[in-house]
Amino acid sequence: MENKVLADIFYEIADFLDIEPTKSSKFEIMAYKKAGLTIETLQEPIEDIYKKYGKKGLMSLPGIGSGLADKIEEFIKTGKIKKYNEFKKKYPIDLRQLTNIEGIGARKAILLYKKLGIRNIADLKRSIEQNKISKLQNFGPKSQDSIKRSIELLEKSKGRILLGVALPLAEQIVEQLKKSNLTDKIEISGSIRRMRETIGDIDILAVSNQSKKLMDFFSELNDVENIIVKGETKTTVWLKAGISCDLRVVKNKSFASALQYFTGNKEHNINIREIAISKNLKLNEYGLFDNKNKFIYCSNENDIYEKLGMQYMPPEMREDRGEIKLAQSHKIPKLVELKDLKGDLHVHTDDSDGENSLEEMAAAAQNNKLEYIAITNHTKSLKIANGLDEKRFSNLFERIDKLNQKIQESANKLILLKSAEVDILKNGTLDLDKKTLDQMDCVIGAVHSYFKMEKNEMTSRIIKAIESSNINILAHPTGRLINERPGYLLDIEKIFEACEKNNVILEINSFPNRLDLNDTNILLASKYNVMFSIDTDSHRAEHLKFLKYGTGTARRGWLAKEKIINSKSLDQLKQIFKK
Ligand code: DGT
Ligand code: CA
Ligand code: CA
Repeated sequence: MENKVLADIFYEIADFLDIEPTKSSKFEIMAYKKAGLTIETLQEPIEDIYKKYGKKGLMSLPGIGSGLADKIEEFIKTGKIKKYNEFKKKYPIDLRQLTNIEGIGARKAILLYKKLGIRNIADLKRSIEQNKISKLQNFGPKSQDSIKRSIELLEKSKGRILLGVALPLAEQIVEQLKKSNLTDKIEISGSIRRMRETIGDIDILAVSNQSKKLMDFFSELNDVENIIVKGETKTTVWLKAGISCDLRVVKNKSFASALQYFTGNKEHNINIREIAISKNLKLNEYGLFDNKNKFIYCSNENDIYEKLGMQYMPPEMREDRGEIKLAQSHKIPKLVELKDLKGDLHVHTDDSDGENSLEEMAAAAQNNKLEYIAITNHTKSLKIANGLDEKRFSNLFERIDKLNQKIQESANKLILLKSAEVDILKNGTLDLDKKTLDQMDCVIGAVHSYFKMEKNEMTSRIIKAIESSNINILAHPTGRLINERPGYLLDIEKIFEACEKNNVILEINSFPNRLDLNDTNILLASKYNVMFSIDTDSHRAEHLKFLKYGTGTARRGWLAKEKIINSKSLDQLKQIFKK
């Protein structure tokens, strides 16, 4: 039994309970959601826990009490949950699928079922085509449009997984292949090497003189669910994680050109190949050749690009967005690197919705060799994230002062900055009084509510916060969640313009499902004289590692270190924040 199957049932029960609030309490809904999350993120099958430790074992899991443990037991023993089946009988709809669409909650899904008989996305699409949603009470044309956009996004993203999932997986596979001692060289290529935000499949390139053995080893890895094609130069497998993985083996002398070729992207390659032709050369995955088809040895990618009369381009730039012209005129910037980052200006603790304490986050930051982190908890209007009011902030600041002192006495370099991720309210004002904001080292502002505003209204709302002179950083400026919801409607260039005028820094949020600003918006923002901050938005100690995804995104937006404020020392930073 898959944990995910049971978790989904729990989530769906929570949704059903939400439809009939009289029969249940808010508490029960929360309990099912929390249990769903616990089950979904378990590191072993819940069935095994039950087999080993019985009901007691289930109850030792976070958020699972006796009642919920009974439900899990019922499911393991009978394969179903009576309560769930009763709901399904009453509402025979695919609630999980429908509520996946931004703008459709459980109640609206039921409404759609009662009024138009909509049971799933296919039904919903038909009704949109027939313009039926726009005529429904509680929906209207605007809502029909936004539902249509969300469905398109959902379908477009099908099958692509987050870089934050694919990269660790690819690294782990490469690690195992290296340990086999069957490879002489091995690299991740494709969209992962370019740090694209979502990944269609994993591409690995290797040199091996025992390629048959290597392919056997690869296709027998524990991560593999089944083999799609198996050959001595290319093997494709389907991974249990729900993505396929290509392993290609090439000759040592072809490694550089193969790496260049399989890193892509395709459009970049086509352009490069044409430039080769214009120089009477031929470039393909096997190598670079002259007009008599004589092989020209290249020891690395740098060599190839140089022989074609251009500078080396970091993989993140290879998207055919003008980088080739830049390389031909030798103007490729020195891009920011992970090691340039000295701190993280967006970190939560369990004072709001983080999972670790102030002390734990500080310890984690030290382990990650950071020099400073800003403690940016949510503010009071964000009740579901346990946002802090002025009084709780004042208490938190005292604790930060004390901890800073303690850390200094221990001769460590880390400094904790007093900050907040202050909510930008519906009318553009900030969710904390001025006195509290003035006590902070820096303030980040963000939108967390009323996502559905008109474009102009949303733009003015955010600009008002930017002009308040009370925020330093605008967090996740577009609010999009990859594969989940599009950003709010926004005149983004007006935001960049306002940030330039008011010295407000744009965040590049590194959280794998955010990456906001994204690469294209960063390129757009670079037309303005603005700075960026690569932040993790950590809600747990391990999240501090996400900086690498934000860095990749910044590199895809061609940013140099000078443009990134958290590459600066704390003293320089304080000057910038003072303004
Ligand atoms: P993905 O997998 O959709 O996230 O994106 P990629 O870029 O990893 O694409 P993939 O896996 O289809 O192919 C890997 C690389 O191989 C791609 O970035 C460039 C190269 N490549 C694939 N097909 C072609 C092609 O038809 N022509 C050229 N020139 N290169 C190609
Ligand atoms: Ca790929
Ligand atoms: Ca591929």
